[in-house]
Amino acid sequence: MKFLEVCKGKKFDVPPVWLMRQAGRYMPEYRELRKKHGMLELCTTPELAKEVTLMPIRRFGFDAAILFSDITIPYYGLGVKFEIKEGVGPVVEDPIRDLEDIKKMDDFSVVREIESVAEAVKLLKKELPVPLIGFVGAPFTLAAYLIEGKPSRDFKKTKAFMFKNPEAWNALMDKLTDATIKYAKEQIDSGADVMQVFDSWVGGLNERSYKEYVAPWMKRIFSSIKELPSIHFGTNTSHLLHLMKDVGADVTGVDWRISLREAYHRVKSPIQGNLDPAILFGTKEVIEREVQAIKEEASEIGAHIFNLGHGILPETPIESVEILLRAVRS
Ligand code: 1CP
Repeated sequence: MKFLEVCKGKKFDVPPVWLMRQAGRYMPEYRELRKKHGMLELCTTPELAKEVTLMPIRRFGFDAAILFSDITIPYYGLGVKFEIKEGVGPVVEDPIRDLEDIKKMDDFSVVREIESVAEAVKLLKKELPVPLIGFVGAPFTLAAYLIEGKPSRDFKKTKAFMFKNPEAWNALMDKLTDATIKYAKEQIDSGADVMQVFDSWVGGLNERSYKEYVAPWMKRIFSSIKELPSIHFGTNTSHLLHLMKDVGADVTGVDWRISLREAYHRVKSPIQGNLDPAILFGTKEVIEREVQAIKEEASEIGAHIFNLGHGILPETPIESVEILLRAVRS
């Protein structure tokens, strides 16, 4: 299928297209289901996770499905208590402060919630007409929620922890890397076709910090999931793209802050992206013009998967997604 071929470096005039967070709150059928079920309940009930994953495929016919889940799910396997707070995001009950707290965490095991994700993947594989993208959060981004205790914009506590306690940081990254690989394997063994690794917040680091505090663990992850194509995504990463490329994914996801041309120059391998999600609040003419601009840039570079530069925003009009799809495929 086209999507899988692009992951391996083949170029098409009309790129395959899917959108990050394509199953979610901008869809009325999702909001309807969410009235009856909590977010984490949706993620850990195989039938429901399957239904939500299928919603955008049925409505729009994207070229790939992404498993409906959340990057926090492996916390269950580590015995970390957390919730997803309405209008906030992941909130951790006892944020990590030191090495003792890390030692108190369980080693990752396949608990019921993890099994239910594997089961959702198996159910999906029986019904899906397109490839299924499994996903995991990268250790830095997972560590950020564990240390901050909640979403953050500057990651002050995370960086302080990293720079002050290198021994504890290494122990935490080891633990989260082990969990990430085992959790990815559950999805792979159940039939996922592609693995996307979200390091959403790593762009807050500079090159030296990325090399020292993140890259070694990312290499371990990508070398452990070689059995299927991988996509590596982060935001605000223009200055890190060449280093991210080196840790071993097949495709690099880029946000909208950099042109595809420049991003390609830095990675020289398949690229996913990168329409600004806010463009979907614009007029039909603006959406068409911006999609066309990305297609023109893509025509000058190697393999390309059309996507947004970050998740679709909850207030996005359904019609905008239809306009985007028609423009990409025309
Ligand atoms: O009530 C709700 O519906 C909660 C909103 C929500 C949703 C729909 C959350 C809480 N997670 C999700 C699903 C989700 N999470 C998906 C769905 C699959 C799809 O793409 O269709 C995916 C891929 C994720 C992954 C995820 N969760 C990331 C990485 C992707 C990204 O956007 O950068 C991150 C950083 C999270 C944490 C998280 N979970 C939820 C929220 C609101 C957040 C972000 C909080 C923050 O700003 O730090």
